[in-house]
Amino acid sequence: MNHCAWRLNGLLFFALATISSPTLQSQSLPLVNGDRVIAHLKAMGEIGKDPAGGISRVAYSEADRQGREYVIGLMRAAGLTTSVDSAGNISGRLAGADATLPALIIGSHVDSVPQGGSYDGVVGSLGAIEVAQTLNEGHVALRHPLEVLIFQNEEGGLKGSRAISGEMREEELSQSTSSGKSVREGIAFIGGDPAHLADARRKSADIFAYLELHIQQGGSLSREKINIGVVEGIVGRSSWDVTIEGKANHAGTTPMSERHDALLAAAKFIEAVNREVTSIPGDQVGTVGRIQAIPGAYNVVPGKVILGLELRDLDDGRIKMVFDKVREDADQIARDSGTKFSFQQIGADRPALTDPRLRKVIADSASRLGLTTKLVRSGATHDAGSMSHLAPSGMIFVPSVGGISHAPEEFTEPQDVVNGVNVLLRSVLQLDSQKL
Ligand code: HGY
Ligand code: MN
Ligand code: MN
Repeated sequence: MNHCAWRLNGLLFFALATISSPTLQSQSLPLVNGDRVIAHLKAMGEIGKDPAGGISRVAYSEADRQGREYVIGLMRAAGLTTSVDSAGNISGRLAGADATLPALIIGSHVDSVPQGGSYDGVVGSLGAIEVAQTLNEGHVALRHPLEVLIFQNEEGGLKGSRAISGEMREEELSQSTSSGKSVREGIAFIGGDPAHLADARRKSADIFAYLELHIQQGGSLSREKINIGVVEGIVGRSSWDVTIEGKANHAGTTPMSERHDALLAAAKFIEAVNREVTSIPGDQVGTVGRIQAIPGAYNVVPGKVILGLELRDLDDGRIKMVFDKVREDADQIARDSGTKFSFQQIGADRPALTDPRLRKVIADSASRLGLTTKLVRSGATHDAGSMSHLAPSGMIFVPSVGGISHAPEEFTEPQDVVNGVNVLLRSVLQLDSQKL
């Protein structure tokens, strides 16, 4: 969409935006610069490009470091005062008219999954910076301090936002990550101080509200041609490393009846997970997304397998129920195959409901912009989930074409990106004038 169209869009936005609370009527509301945020999105899409396809800006990698450097530069150009906390989260602050008030925080993440897309986390991060820059350039002074937070290692289990909410456990620092570094090494690599992780913790009293713009990563908004998703709740997620120990042996001389094949046991386990998750009504999901067979040679019966299991649902109790069934199945497979199963919990993100007051602000902001809205649930986890344990939190979704995400084909129309950023801007202005 060319510049004059954004301006026309802007006039519409300006005209509509003055139909609002008294606090806002007197202010000439700025318009986000759509060209600028789309240009930043394109530039970010060049950082971490993977020759095998997609974007691999995995947390704590050199590409992640470059991406973080890029957004810190944008924050400074937007007039934000930047810093990195002990957990490695990037903060950009804009003073408010009343420094005694708690901060209104907006943000997301810029790390990606391996061979992921260009929009997951980035739309909300660059959108937050654009909102701050637009306010700063328009000399629109908020009452509350505005803080843009870009959380570290969202894809590896919400590490940055869970450090802020106080949920991250010391033992997680020893976990290995896709970058090859431990979480501890990774946090140091991106400029944090893992020996003082607790310093990153925030108090509820310091946060007025948290808002996150994000792509839906599901297909309902795109399919139903709805402009904006107002997120009702974010699923909880539990993840485990499952180790299956059998007996390595010669693939040629070991009769089939004498094998304790760890990979065959793993295959039966994976099928059992799918069967248990789909055997009860509801929207729960279960995935085995990674597997390692040891020693991994053609001519050796696998003696050991490590696989990654995750279960998600809006109801913690349902996650536990499915897990208990999966464990029973594992015990039966172990007995039948002479193997041994062990489970190590890697992550446990609680389900999180957004704040109804923020849902109303988002819905009002969108409809005053002439945009259609729908209340949706998030099957993806988000930093807003961690932040909702600290302060009233809300999420704004924009459509993902075909519902594709965590893949190179991930795509959101530029107009939808700019709509989302305008709704974020409008919601920030609306929230700032309210008492929660
Ligand atoms: O995996 C997720 O749900 C999110 O994209 N990190
Ligand atoms: Mn994300
Ligand atoms: Mn993601």
